[in-house]
Amino acid sequence: MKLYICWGTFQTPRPGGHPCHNAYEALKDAGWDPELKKVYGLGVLGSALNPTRKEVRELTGQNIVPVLVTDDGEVIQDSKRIVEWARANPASGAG
Ligand SMILES: N[C@@H](CCC(=O)N[C@@H](CS)C(=O)NCC(=O)O)C(=O)O
Repeated sequence: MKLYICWGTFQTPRPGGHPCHNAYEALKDAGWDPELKKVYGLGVLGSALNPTRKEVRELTGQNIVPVLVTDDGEVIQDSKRIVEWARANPASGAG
């Protein structure tokens, strides 16, 4: 399982919290231990200025993270959808 994130899983004062943090915490709470793939960059600068987000674009056609790739190869983009998935799919033996 891979979780593509921006610069880290730290929390931020942004309303609703830092999306990468929220996604990571939900996966951990569900018993998962995703491999973290930091992609850095700044999506708004566009693809040309975001070479480090190439894998994210290949997976989703866009630059925004977080993006989850499950062990079954399912690609889930958007922190809210990742949190939903984690709650609906606890790791075996979790919780
Ligand atoms: N609604 C999205 C927002 C995600 C978001 O803002 N991601 C940031 C990183 S935390 C990002 O990639 N922003 C684009 C950028 O770097 O400009 C979600 O909740 O996943």
